[in-house]
Amino acid sequence: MLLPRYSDITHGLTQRPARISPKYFYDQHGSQLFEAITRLPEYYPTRTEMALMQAHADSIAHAIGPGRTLIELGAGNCQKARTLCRLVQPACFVGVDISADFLEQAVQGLRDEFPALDARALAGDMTLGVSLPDDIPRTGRLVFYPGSSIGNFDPPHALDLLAHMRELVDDDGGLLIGIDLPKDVAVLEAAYDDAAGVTAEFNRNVLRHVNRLIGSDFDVAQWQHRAFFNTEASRIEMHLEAATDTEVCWPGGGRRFDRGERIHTENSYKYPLPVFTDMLARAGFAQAQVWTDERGWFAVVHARP
Ligand code: AVI
Repeated sequence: MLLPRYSDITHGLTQRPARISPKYFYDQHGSQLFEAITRLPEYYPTRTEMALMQAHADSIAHAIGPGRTLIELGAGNCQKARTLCRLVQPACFVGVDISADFLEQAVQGLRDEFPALDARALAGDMTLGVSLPDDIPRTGRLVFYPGSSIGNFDPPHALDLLAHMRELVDDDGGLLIGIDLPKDVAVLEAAYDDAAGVTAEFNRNVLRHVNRLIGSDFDVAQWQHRAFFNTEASRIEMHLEAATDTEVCWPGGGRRFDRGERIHTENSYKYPLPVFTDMLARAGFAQAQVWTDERGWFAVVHARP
């Protein structure tokens, strides 16, 4: 049976509690808001990962080696790819992202900076599996998945995704991945509920995007941002909470939300390093070289079969 487009969204909205996949954060405006988040004083992951890559540039470059084919999943603005390209001079770059226009602009920026680089933009939902064009070399691939985005998947799905990354590379390939580690709850919660309200706007923007995709009539101003650390599950949770009783309609459906009812929009898991390296091993990446910052907040891992 052919399901109607975006039936995952309408299905999620009618669940109790309701949910929307975090992949719908990233329309053009959402991608810009995420970029603004990465510059916030409270949001340490991007800055910490960048500093790590700069501090350990030589040993990362030595571990990876030159002339690779870089495949970046969720490439976004390609800022980290730019840093990595300077370090390891790849022959080919493939950026994969759900936000097509945003990605194309970013990949063009890479072509401008590295004229010898064969840089491609591949628009698509990496959560559904990546299939690369036939002319992308099979040997010497390095999958690049920075920013701790793996934390946005529930552990079984994260394991599937790591296994898919293993399928994308031959035995001479590898994976360079960023992992956000558990830390003080106050630091974590501030990172997902910043004083300037940018993360709140990022969270609410998902409703605007959903309105466009399924024709719903969410009144965005009536939804409040909630973010907290769930210690038991070792994850930040983000939700949108109805400020008043409200009725939401879309073609072919709708539902009522009572005041205080929530839509779960995101999890961001914080894996202890041994838990994560075990997951990598189960996905087929038996060897891992790890770089961490002095506070032990973030890790960059080079994993190989
Ligand atoms: C993309 N991802 C790794 C971000 C995170 O930290 O989980 C998404 C994000 N959500 C709120 N702030 C940032």
